[in-house]
This record gives sequence, C-alpha cells and structure tokens, in this order.
Amino acid sequence: MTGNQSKSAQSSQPAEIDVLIVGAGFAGVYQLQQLRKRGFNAQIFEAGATLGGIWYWNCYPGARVDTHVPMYEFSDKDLWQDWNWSERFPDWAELRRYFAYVDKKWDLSKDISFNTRVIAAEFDEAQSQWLVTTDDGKVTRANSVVFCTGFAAKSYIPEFEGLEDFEGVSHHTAHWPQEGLDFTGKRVGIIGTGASGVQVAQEAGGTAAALTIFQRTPILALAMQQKKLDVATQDEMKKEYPARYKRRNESSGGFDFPETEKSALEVSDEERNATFEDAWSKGGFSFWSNTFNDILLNMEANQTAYDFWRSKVHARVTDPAIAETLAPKIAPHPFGVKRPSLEQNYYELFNQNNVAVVDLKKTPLEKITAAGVQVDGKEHELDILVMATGFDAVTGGLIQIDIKGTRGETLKQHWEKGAKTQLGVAVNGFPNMLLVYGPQSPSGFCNGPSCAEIQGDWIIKMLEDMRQQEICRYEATAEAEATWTDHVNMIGEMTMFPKADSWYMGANIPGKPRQILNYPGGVQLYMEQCNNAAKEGYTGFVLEGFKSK
Ligand code: N01
Repeated sequence: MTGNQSKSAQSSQPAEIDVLIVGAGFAGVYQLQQLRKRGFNAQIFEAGATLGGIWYWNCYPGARVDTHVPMYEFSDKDLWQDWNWSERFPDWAELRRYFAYVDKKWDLSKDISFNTRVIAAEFDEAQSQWLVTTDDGKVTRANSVVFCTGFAAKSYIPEFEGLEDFEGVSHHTAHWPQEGLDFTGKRVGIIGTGASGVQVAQEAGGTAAALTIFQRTPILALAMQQKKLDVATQDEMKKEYPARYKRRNESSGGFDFPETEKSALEVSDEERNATFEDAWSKGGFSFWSNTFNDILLNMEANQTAYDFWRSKVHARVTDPAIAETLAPKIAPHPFGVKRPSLEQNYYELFNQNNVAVVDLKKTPLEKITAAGVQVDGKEHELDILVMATGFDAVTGGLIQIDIKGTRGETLKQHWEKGAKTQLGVAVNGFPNMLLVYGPQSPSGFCNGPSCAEIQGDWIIKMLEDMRQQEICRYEATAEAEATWTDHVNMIGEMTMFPKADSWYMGANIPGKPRQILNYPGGVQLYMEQCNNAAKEGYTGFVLEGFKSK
C-alpha cells in the first residue's frame, strides 16, 4: 500500500474543499474573501486563536507596523470609509482591532478554523488533490492549497550555550505571552537589534530597572515621525485614498511614494542634504526608498545616505563612544540593504542611566547562565531575557510543514540547495499548490497588504481560469523553475543586497543556502511577467484536464 492510499483510507470522510488557504493574515484573508465571492468553496486553517497573522503572534511591547496609514490596510472602500486609525504607524493591538473589524465586515470567521496548525500535506496523485494534516490529527482533502504563511512564520533562536540554564523569564518576540509581560523594575536583556529588538527596547527603556542591549550588528534605524491621527484629518485624507491605492499598485514596493528620478551624485551637496532632510522629516521609509534613484545601486551614492544617517544618530547620543558603537564610521554594510527599522526614541535611550549597550562584535556572547548573559567573562544579571533574534524568513515557515509532492520528495528536500519556484508562486513536483508572499516573489520587498492584493489577484485569476478551463492539475515545470531562479538571481546580482548578511539573503540562519529570497526587480516588472505567463495560457505550467473522480 502506498503512502497516499494509507492516508486516503485514514480520511474515511474527507472534507471536500476547493481551495484550502493556510494562514489568516492579510494574504489569507484576502484569498478567502475573493475566492468565496467567485463561488469557490474556500476555507482557512489558522494556527493562531484569531485573525491577524503576525499581529497575533508578535504582541510584544512596542510591536507596531512601520508602514504609514493608509498603506497598511485593504484598498476596499467598504472597509476604509468607516475605519479610522489613532496613529500614523498603528500598534499590534490596533491592527488586531482592524482585523476584527474586517472579520465582521467580510464575515470571515465562519470559514476559518482557528487554533488549527497545518503540520503536513501530501499530494494524492490518483485524485489530484492534497491531503492536509492538522495538529488535531485530522486529514482534509482539497483540490488546491494556497499557502499564505507570510515571511516570518518560523522564529529563530540561536543555539546559545547554556540557554536552557537561564532561570529568569525568556521569550522570543514572536512567541510573546498573549497576557503580556511587565518590565517594571526588572533587569531586562535584549539579544538582537533588528526591528523587533528596537521596538521592545523603546518600551523596556522606560520602565525597566536596567536594560542591556546585546548588539551584534548596529541597526540603521530611521526616524518614524509618529503622529496621532484624528477623524477629521482622516476624512480629508480619504479623498485621496483611491489615487493613493492606485499608486501603491503601480509602485515598485507597494507604497505610494512618488518616483525618484535623480542620482545622489548629480546634485550639489546642498541639494542632496535638503532632499535627505526632507525625507527624514517625512519619516517612515521615505529616507530608505524615496530620496535618490541610485542609493541601492551605487556604492558612492549609498555612502552619502549612510553618512547623513550617521550624523543624525551622533547628534542624539551624548557619549561619543556609545554613538560610535551604534553608528560606526565604517558602515557595517551598505545603507538599506539590510532592512532598516523605524524608531521613536531608540537613540535617546542610550543617554539614560538605566540603559547599556554591549557590542558583541568586539566581545562575542560566550554563554547564557542561570543568572543572565556572559560576555567577555562578565555576567550580566537579568530577570527577563528577550530573544529578538529574528526569523528563518520566507522559506522557513513553509519547509517546517511536511509538504510532500509527486516524487515523494518534501519541499524541504526540494529546496535543500536553495528555494526555486516558477514566478514565486508555484513549485515543480508540487502541483495544485500556490504561494502568496513566497520566495522569489516580491514578498519581503513589498508592503504586505499591497502584495496580498496584487499577487493575490493573480493567483485568484489563475484559480478561476483553471476552473473555467476544467483543469484539475496544474504544475510548474522544472525548466520554468530554473529559468525564474536564474532571472531572480541575475537581478539580485545587479543590486547591493548580496553585500549584507541579512534575512533577505537567508544569511541570518547558519547553514541556510545564501540566495536572494525576494524578487528584487520591483512589483511592476514582476507582475508584467506573471501577467504575460497567464495571457499565454500559463507558460511554465503543465495543465491537465479533469479526471473522472
Ligand atoms: O529580526 P532581524 P527582527 N548573536 O533578523 C541578532 C519585520 N519586522 O525580528 O544583524 C547575537 O531583523 C541579529 O544580529 P545580526 C521586518 O521586516 C517588522 O528584528 O545578524 N545576535 C539582529 O540584530 C524585520 O526586518 C516590524 O548581526 C544575534 C537580530 O538578532 C523582520 O521582521 C517589527 C544572533 C535579528 O534581527 C525581522 O525583524 C518587527 C546571535 N547568534 C519585525 N543571531 C515592524 O515594524 C541573530 N542575532 C512592522
């Protein structure tokens, strides 16, 4: 008896679902709403207890989105006309309220199984269906599976010596206790200075008795320029929403920034400085993506952005030695090729008596002890140790699921030497399986809700076309996968992203293949290629008509 047959026998009363969606973040929720509208029997399996995806798991103090209102929400007028935010960069609690509101408006929960983690999926060749196993032991049959697991579904904790000996409280930021954790009067340590570490630090710095930040690579954090938003302001802003959402669809990263046309090297020092100041005062990602067109392409142009950024940090940190640790003269990597974070008072923290930074580049972390963290023979005693150590991004959340395709090969095995896909949405040997926000699609280079809609619409159209053409089995070819992978890598080589050891390159996880994980050519070029493939009858896919079932 084959594996497939035994699984089929186990699921004696298999649920019949057209499209099983995994994950109820922006991408999954959009798929569900749009597919149901088109008459598909679609359902979501979600590991968390509510909607929200990462906003369910990442509820650590200070967690907030770094995309400005109104970019980080759905473009559906029925939703935004009655919804108002309290801040320009909303926090996790407000984002959860937004998801609850979307749930009510779109009536989603009735088609979502919460607290249901997908642990395995196996393709049943005889039926051209997926058998999807969840952590409650159930097996569900679906014609197609769309993975909407996001880029950060698998957290990463380094294998520090002695980690299990720590007697205080320790959590990874993405597994924060839902009931919260009070830092007041506690000795708090944070390992990691990515976006998560910066956000926790800003909260802990205000209430902890002592806060020690263990920094390996300085974060190049940008001014958030947070603002309160009132209803009257948003009513005025809403007149522009349709145009802004249109612009978001036409941009390279899913934001509404105007195009930048000038090189940083073709303008005078005064003009360059004025442009940088202007972007800085606008806040958010303006300084990252909306100053000059060659910041991420030309090292000399890039250096001008780094120098400006460094001068901003040094102006805020009173101790020059600490300022140098946070913003060294020699850039740790080119500006912007590792994802920047947004900060509100991060740099002022280091002027406080209760905050210290430990430079792990100078003196590496030796071990975790029962009482704290040991560096250079010194034990830093802690009550709470925060692991802000990031994620096995983009691929990790997918390959942690035991997904078995047509050759008995798992997705993990298929991607052992690096992820490979057709258009970032499909994988050879894994028919009837689609990925939103997956590897080799714009994913981490694109604003989440934008990608959920833009790439999501393409996937929905493909599913509709398959239904309309009575296709029961669609599979990316190995040739198409190889061609797409070469194309993604080729564009990646033209950028400076490979110059940093970032999660963009898979380089934050020991042993993970180094490759550019997100499509680096911009959403427009990406969609052009997806649309061309669809127009030509889904080039790069083998399509088969209905079998008798
Ligand atoms: O993770 P990260 P994150 N010893 O990978 C350090 C999104 N996000 O959770 O840089 C010591 O950025 C590591 O050091 P280094 C956003 O896309 C968004 O902060 O590898 N340190 C680094 O400092 C973001 O990019 C928001 O040298 C070690 C840190 O841990 C992505 O999620 C908020 C170490 C990991 O930083 C990930 O952010 C939060 C070791 N062995 C997150 N290993 C928003 O604002 C790792 N580190 C929306």
